[in-house]
Amino acid sequence: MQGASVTHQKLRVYKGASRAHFTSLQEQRALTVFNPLKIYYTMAPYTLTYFAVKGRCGALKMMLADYGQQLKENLVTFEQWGQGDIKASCLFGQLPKFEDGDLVLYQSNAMLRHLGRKHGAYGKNDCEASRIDMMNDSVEDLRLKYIKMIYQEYETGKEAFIKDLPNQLKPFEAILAKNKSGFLVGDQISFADYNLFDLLLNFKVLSSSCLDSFPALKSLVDKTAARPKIKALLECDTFKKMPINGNGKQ
Ligand code: 6SG
Repeated sequence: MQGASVTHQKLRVYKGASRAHFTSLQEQRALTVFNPLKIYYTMAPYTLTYFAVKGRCGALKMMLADYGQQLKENLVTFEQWGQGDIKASCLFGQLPKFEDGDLVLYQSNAMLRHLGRKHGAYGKNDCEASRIDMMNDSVEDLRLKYIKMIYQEYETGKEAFIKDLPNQLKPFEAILAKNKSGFLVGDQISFADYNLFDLLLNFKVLSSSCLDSFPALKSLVDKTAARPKIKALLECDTFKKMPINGNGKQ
C-alpha cells in the first residue's frame, strides 16, 4: 500500500524503537509517528500539513507520540509554498495546518490546546487549565524571541540571546522548583510541559550548557525525554533528521 493510502486499513507491527514508516506520493509524504510497543491499524486520525522542519510542531508530535496516536504528515516544500496556492488556501496564510476529522485548525498553540483537551493534558480543573494557559503563553513569548533571533539576527544576535537566556529561564525554573511534581502545573503532564520541553531541546542545541544552573528544567528535559514513546520518537531517524528551522540555523 503506497502514498496517500497510508491512512487506510493497513496493519503494521513495529518492533524496534527507531523504525518509522515513511512513504511518499509525488511531492507529499505521509509520516507515521508511532508507538513502537504496539500494533497499529494505521488509520491516522490526525493530519498535519507543514514544512519539513520541527519548527512549531515538535511539541505536537511529541504529544501525539506520547499518547500513541498516529499522525499523517503532509510535507510542503518551500518551493511549493513559494508558488502561493497553498498559502492562499490557509486561513491566515500560514502553516501549520492540523486536521482532526472535519475540524481544521491553524495556529500551533490552538492545536496543542485541542490535543491537551482531548487527551487529558489540560489540568484537572479550570484553575489548573488557566495556569497551564499562562505558562504556555510564556513559552510562546520565549519561542517568538528564539524565532526572531534564528530568522532575523542569528549572526549578530545569537551571543546576546544565549547571554540573556538565564533571565528568560528563571521564572520557569522557579515554577517547576515550587511545584514538586516535576510538571509546570498540578501533578500531571500538560501541553505546556511538552511545549517547554521542545523549546528547551532547541536551546540545548544552541548552547549545550544552558541548563547547567537550572536543575528543575534539566530534570523536566531528562524525564520527558525518557518517556518511552517520546524516547522512541526522538531516536527515530526521520524525526532526528528533520531540521529545527527552515533556514538551516539552530
Ligand atoms: C513559519 O509563523 O518553518 N508559520 C510560518 N511561514 C510562511 O508565508 N502563529 C502561527 C502558529 O503558531 C505562526 C505560524 C508560523 O501556527 S513557521 C509560515 O507559515 C509564511 O508566512 C517557521 C518556519 N519558517 C520557514 C519558512 C518557510 C516559508 C517561509 C518561512 C524558509 C524561510 C523562508 C523561506 C523558506 Fe520560509
